[in-house]
Amino acid sequence: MTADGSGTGRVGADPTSAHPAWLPPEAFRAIGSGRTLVCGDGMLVATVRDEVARACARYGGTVGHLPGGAAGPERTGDSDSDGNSDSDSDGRYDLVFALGTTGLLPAGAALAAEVGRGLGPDRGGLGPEGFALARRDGVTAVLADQPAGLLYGLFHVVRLGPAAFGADRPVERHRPAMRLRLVSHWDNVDVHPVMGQVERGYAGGSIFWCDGAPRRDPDRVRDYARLLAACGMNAMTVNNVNVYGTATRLLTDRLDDVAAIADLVRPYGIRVHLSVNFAAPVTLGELPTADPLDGDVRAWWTRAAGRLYETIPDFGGFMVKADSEGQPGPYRYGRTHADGANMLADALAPYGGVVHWRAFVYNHRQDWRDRSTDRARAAYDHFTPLDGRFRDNVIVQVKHGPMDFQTREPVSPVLAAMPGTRLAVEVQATQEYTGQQRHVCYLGPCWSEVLRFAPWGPGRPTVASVAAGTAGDDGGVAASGGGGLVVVSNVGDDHYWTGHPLAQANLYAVGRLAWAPDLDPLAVLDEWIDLTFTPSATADPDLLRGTLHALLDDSWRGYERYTAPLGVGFMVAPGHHYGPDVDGYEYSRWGTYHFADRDGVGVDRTRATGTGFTGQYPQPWADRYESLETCPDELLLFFHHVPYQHVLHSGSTVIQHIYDTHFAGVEQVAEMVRRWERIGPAGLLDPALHARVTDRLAEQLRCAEEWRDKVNTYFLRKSGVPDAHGRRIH
Ligand code: GCV
Repeated sequence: MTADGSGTGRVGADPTSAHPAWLPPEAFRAIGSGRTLVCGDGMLVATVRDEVARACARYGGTVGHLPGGAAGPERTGDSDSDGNSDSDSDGRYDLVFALGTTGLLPAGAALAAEVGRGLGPDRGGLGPEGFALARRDGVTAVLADQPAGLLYGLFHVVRLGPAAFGADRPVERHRPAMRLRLVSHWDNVDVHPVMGQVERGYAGGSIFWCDGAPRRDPDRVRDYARLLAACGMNAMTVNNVNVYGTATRLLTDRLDDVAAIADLVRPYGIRVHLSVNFAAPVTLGELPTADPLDGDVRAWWTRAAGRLYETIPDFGGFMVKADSEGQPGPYRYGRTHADGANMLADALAPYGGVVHWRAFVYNHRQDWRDRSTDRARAAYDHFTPLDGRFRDNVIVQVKHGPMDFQTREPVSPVLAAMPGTRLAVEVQATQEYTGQQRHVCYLGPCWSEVLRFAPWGPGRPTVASVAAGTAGDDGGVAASGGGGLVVVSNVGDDHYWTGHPLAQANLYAVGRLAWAPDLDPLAVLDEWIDLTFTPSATADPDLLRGTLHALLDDSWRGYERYTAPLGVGFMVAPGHHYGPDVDGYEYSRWGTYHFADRDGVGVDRTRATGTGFTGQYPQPWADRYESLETCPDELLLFFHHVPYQHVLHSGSTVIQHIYDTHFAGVEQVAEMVRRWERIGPAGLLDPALHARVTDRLAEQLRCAEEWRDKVNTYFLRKSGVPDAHGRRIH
């Protein structure tokens, strides 16, 4: 998107620039039409001013600026935007952004001063990114202690739209639940022979790298940072966790490439982190070992960190995939993950950097004949013995489920088992296993379930509070600040950012949920619809909003219906992971089996007769998952091997459930196609966007039918049990 933006996505979108996503100019109409005063100094305050000025240039409002400590407001903006000369001549403002002390505010900003006083000496605990907002007597005031708070306050006002300038609003305080809200890019610097430029990327190339070199598309990167800030994210890694080739050198002689990205995203409060190769001292040819207890190795990392902070003073830290899927790690030297992570943490500590150390460690060379090894157990078995042994600036990053971002998994028990460690939850926006951005699959409800899950039972702390560091005795050390939320990016250089235009909703939702995990994911979706498509500015707001909700609201569960049943997972085609292959991983080395035979299906993970995985959960879940009577239907086959005629809580048998859901899932997609077709002629959307979604829906329907037919046929042939409704199964 250029500074000017490219419209709401309706007629006239500029095909050469990126889609504005949730920040079309229309979303700034309310701000841009009024009189705004921005008080304070610094880079992020300047960003707020620039954003408002840009909106004013478009919609005729004005923006004044009161630098910290200066005597009075100075008019800014070009002559057009200030064309309405009466707008602030009475000294009144519609909107005031004020930072820190408020004693010097002009009369028109009295509300801001009052809110500031009302917040009290600790200012209501706004923290480094929080803000307070109030509206009275025609003035909306946004106050923050630090510039980042004003930036988030600005985007809050954008979300509110006209409502920010309507009825009075009592003082509201907003601060993020999670301190660290990081987007992890699996972008390769060199093109990987199998994985390409972006590993598991479904939206074109990387916005950062192209064929071993930086892409140097500053507008794109800046726009991206802006979108991230607007949904609440504050950090990102710029390269894949599988680090090889040129990417290893981002730490050393290619550091300037990282610094260039950091410069572009800094004005939006985004800090850059780097994925590093644990064996970098060896792979770069500088040392014979990467042993984390070796003095030379430690000195090497200390020097690397020093160089990094000299070049990028606000550098965030390292992300490490160690001893995982072939990546090097401390095991090679007989050391623990704590040894490895702490070495890097020590190098970063003087500068305030953190290490995101991934817990995705398992045996990826398993023998399928060996029924005793259970991949689901691995992260817990490797990491929980190390609880309390990681430095304060180490964050152990845990995938939300024990396997690998399947459509349905239980929450990882590691998240409830390391109270002495900062833990981050990792989720995947890139739709590796959820339709690869060819299928509509809104993941907000899935992530919301994860974040709201209470591992110690109802009324006790949630996963969100573990990640936020506020779980207390049960789940974490409050003082540590938790580890936050990490999301694997779904973004590429595609015009719509995410390939499927509706997949933008996932990136938006993850930021909002990291900021406020209690938000209703469907309300978040509604926000996204409002911002992205501004239904109120169209001829038929209800049709537009209704259609988008009809496609997206239940799309995750819809995807679940026509793919792997009842939490069993991994029925995707091996390698690329798109489309069905029921036995594709059944006899492989990856530890991902469903064990279907003529009598039944599912993995026995009970303590009584199976792998004992249920024992990794605290009560009440250890027993609830253990027992067939209490195990939730949707996870039945994750925890139990049952006969096809086993009766679910729903009253259906397992086999009939498989048939029914697969027919229903396809019917759901067919209805989505119909709804989308119907909206086409109404002219409520950019035709190009409509056409892109139409194409993808056609593929989703084709693929859903393939899933239905392969899964149903497979289980009919295995079980010999016919469909109770006599539908066609091949
Ligand atoms: C980046 C899964 C994916 C891999 C990915 C890995 C990980 O296994 O298929 O592509 O590697 O997860 O999270 O590290």
